Amino acid sequence: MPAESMPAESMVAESSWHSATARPLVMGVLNVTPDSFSDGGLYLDAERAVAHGLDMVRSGADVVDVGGESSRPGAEPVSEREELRRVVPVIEALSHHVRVSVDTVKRGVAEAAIGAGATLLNDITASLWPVAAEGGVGWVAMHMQGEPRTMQRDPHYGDVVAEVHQFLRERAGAARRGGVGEVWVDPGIGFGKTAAHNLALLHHLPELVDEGSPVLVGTSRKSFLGRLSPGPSGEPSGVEGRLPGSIATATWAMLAGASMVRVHDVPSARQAAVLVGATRLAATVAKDQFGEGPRAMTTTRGDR
Ligand code: HH2
Repeated sequence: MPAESMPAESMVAESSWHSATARPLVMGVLNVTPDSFSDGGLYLDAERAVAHGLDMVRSGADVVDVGGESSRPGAEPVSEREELRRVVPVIEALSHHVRVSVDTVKRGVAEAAIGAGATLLNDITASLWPVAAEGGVGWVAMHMQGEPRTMQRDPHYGDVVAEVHQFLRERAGAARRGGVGEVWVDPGIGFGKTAAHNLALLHHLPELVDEGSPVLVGTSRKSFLGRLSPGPSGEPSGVEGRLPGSIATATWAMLAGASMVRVHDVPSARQAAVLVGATRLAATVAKDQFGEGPRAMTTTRGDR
């Protein structure tokens, strides 16, 4: 295939200079719950959940994040037995096809998920690192103020950016000292935060990236997107109307240096991630593949 008509994705994938950090990764959300804020009830049945997970893999998800308990504001807790029933068969099936993370706050569920094939522990409480150390898997430390049932009632901080970054720095350090080899940090967009707090954390993301741990960011379909971009009637947009804001903020996060974005809409996020990676490497692509400067990347006639 002539280089200039090669899709950016192939250029990234086929080139020798490609590295794991060239393109940010995409984590697809799979909620096996009746009450998650955006996809609750859609994948409660294990067969449907696995089918959706495989769909996300075909669309380019690098990781599928399986959760059996909603953490939306006001959500009611689920028993460990019920959560295990929801997630374990789905993880067993998907882990043969893709890297699976488990989104849980329960030690027993985390351990069973690792036994079923999960290799990343997505921990919104940032406290389960000993389970990750014992299981030899990666760990995501997410920041949350309070707990899901009440966290959005009155979130307050002196300096949200400094406090969140310091919390993540401390937890990441403790996990590393405790033997976790792969530690991710996540500012926890929407977890005990106002729209202003979320925006401040996104704005200052490069400082979190500079701390050295790979950064994961999840803005997908969250309510602050709808409140900041109301429709013509002035009403905040609903979950289904938040795709543009989800991709805009995911792209912002990737450009700021996030190594992975957590999303419901994998195909759109994958395209954004590929383009961020290709654009970041444009000069290298041009030099290595075309033996020329970046101008060699310009489109050919008739190809916009
Ligand atoms: N957001 C949600 C759940 N888990 N984990 C990380 N690391 N970062 C996030 O931003 C994050 C998360 C909330 O989204 P969702 O899973 O779609 O909703 P629910 O909690 O209602 O199942």
